Amino acid sequence: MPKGVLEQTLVLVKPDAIQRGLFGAITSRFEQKGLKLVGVKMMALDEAVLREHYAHLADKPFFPGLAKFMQSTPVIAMCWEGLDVVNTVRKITGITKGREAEAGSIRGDFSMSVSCNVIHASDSVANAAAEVKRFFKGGEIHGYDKSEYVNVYAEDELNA
Ligand code: DAT
Ligand code: MG
Repeated sequence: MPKGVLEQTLVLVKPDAIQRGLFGAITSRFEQKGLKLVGVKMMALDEAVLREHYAHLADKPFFPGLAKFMQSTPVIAMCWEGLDVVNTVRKITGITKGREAEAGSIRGDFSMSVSCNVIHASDSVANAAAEVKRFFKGGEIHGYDKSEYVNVYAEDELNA
């Protein structure tokens, strides 16, 4: 069986979650899963970063509303690390439309809307790498030993 690849991924805690006081509950999900937090900051998003981040949606009629929503409060950007973490975090996040997202997922448990769906999560390894760079400067991503890793992964997974 493949041992897994150590990856980093980007999560944004969106304005609806900030307003509803869900930051702690959302962060707990990732912590409880055994993921390692390597970067976190609160930031206001400008039009330029939103155009880049949502470039795949720039032509959609809902883009202006999406940009306005994402600027309605600062967001909290987090970088999480772990084996195959990009895919794991997408699974924990759930599908875009909150009211149809699987129960147990973050969107499934905390949201009802397509646009107010509490978090963003990178959708591929390539996009995750670009998004972590977009939201964090080099010095804002931290390396450290996570002591609980010996109980999160088997030894052969850790040393792969
Ligand atoms: P995801 O966030 O699940 O990766 P996406 O990349 O297709 O979904 O879209 C990014 C965000 O844009 C999504 O979280 C909410 C918003 N959005 C997508 N489709 C929408 C729609 N039909 N109406 C309103 N907002 C939408
Ligand atoms: Mg997306």
